[in-house]
Amino acid sequence: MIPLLPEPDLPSGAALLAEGRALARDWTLGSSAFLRHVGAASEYGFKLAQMAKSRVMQHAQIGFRDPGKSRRAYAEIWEACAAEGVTVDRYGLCLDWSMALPRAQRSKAVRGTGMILPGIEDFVRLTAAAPVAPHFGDFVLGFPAAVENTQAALAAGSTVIGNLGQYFTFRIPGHDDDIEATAQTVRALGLIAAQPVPILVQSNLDDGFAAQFTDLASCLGMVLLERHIVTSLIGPPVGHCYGHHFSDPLSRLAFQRALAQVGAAPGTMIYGNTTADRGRPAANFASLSNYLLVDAAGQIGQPTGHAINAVPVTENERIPEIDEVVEAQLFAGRMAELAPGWLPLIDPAPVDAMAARIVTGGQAFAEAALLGLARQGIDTTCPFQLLLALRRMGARRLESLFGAGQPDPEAPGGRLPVAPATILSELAEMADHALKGQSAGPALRGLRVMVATSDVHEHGKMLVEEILRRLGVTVLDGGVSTDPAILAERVRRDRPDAVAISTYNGIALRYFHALRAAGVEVPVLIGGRLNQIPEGSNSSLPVDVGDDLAQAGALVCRAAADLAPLLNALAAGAR
Ligand code: B12
Repeated sequence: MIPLLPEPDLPSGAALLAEGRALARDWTLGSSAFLRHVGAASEYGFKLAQMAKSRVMQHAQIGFRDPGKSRRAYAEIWEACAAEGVTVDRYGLCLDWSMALPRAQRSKAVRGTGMILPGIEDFVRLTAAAPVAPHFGDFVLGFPAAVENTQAALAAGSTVIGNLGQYFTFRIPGHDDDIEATAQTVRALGLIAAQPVPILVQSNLDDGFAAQFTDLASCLGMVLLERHIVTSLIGPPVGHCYGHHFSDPLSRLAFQRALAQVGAAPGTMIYGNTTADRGRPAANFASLSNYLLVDAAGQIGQPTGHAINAVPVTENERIPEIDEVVEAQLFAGRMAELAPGWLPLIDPAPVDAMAARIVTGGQAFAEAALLGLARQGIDTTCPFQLLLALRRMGARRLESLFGAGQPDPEAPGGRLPVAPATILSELAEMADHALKGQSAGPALRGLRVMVATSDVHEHGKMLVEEILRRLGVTVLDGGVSTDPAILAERVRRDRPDAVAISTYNGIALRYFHALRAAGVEVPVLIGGRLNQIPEGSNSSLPVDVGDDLAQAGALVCRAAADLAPLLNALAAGAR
């Protein structure tokens, strides 16, 4: 077996934590409009008080490229909702990809579509704009700039800092040094632990391994493992977020109950079930009600301190505008008012039965993982070693080795899940839909297509692979978050007939040009979110680059149903 941590001189977790703690002499929690407004010492304490009252809290996600627009959003969303009697308790602040790198390196970094806050004063000005709890959850912990961004978040009065989920799965193009990212993260955790009030360390499970696990018990297992690392080994409380991929109301509520049972509270927020948003706004309103109702009911019945998060119905098309965030929050406020009327209709038996399976399975996963890692020589009392070993193992290996279900070579996760995640069945349905009425020409049989993603979003890749397999095409794995130069190397090595890219981070055109520049000459099919913020622009919204891609020679795919006709045409052309 290849060792997980073969490097001879890895830093020690204890030394890194001590370095982080020492920084607290100069970096302590700054003033906060929110904490003054609610009269609390930290959001952790505030959440506990709201849980005691079974009050449903509300979370909104914001982060426009232009810091001025983000500040305006911070103030206007709160004001507009307050005027209608709805309280927005917290904002999740979406930093840009490039913010993951230290200030000195940021100008050369690949930019996504998120918010860029150049200096500490920009963090401070943002959170002072309204009495709403700031949650710096994206691109802080887990990246090379973890310490720098934690310092800025603390200075801006943020008492919830994350996102440990991203540590496990997100990649910054051109920055593959996982030792440095881990060391910075552990230092930042030391700084957090040394603060005078509890700072909740946030982890979005769906940003992490939950998007890849096939069993919800494995997701709960990660909650327990992260709590072991953050709270038992280091000290601060950890608060989890879940929800993007929890599409079925029963498992959504059962997971919330499972968190309550293992004392994983207060949590941060329950993310909107964004993967259910596929259609036009009118259809997305149905998804919005579907998850908000069950989330609000869960918090009223058995509070876990998670704020509910209404994702605007336009989010699958583009980054939502300020007034759309307001609309979504007002919708959520009304839903929380209506939820108590539904409580008597919820049959607790199936929810409790699934929650029990998730808890037992999650505990078994966490115990097996700690034991298994210790057997491989990992010091499970060292946060540095444990974090890095888990990251290097990855979701699929962790689940197949330590998952709670019975081993089954036919099952996608290598085991029969005790509480199945819904993403696989959703992708299978999407593949059925994409292939409806389509036929595979016989010429497709010999075709070899390499499939890759430019970033962490991998469902498009999984879907394309599923469709290709059903069409009888040979699938070659080009990887997830694959830099163009690396993909080009893989193309040279495996010589596919075509490459299929799924891309979402607002870099579609740049990525395609980089692929061509790196020498990829075979046809390139490209789908996902084909947009980009124009170079040099400080505007907030990305623009569609489909036409530019087509002009540059890419085969633009607006839907998975485009795949078969394009490949049939390629195969016909090759003959
Ligand atoms: C799930 C999701 C995630 C998951 C991804 C989990 C995973 N392992 O895959 C998580 C939570 C991790 C995530 C993270 C982020 N996300 Co996200 N995410 C989504 C979401 C909800 C769904 C995307 C998806 O997987 N859909 C499933 C696929 C199968 O369906 P589809 O997208 O409709 O694709 C169709 C076609 O396009 C086609 N297709 C797709 N690819 C290809 C390729 C080929 C070759 C072909 C033929 C067809 C094809 O197939 C589908 C059926 O027709 C979208 C919003 C939405 N509802 O669409 C945002 C979204 C893509 N995310 C977004 C952002 C900004 C992020 C983050 C940067 C947020 C942050 N600050 O942390 C990070 C990414 C960080 C990083 N390092 O890359 C933005 C992108 C913005 C933009 N470009 O304009 C979106 C649009 C949300 C938004 N409006 O803000 N995300």
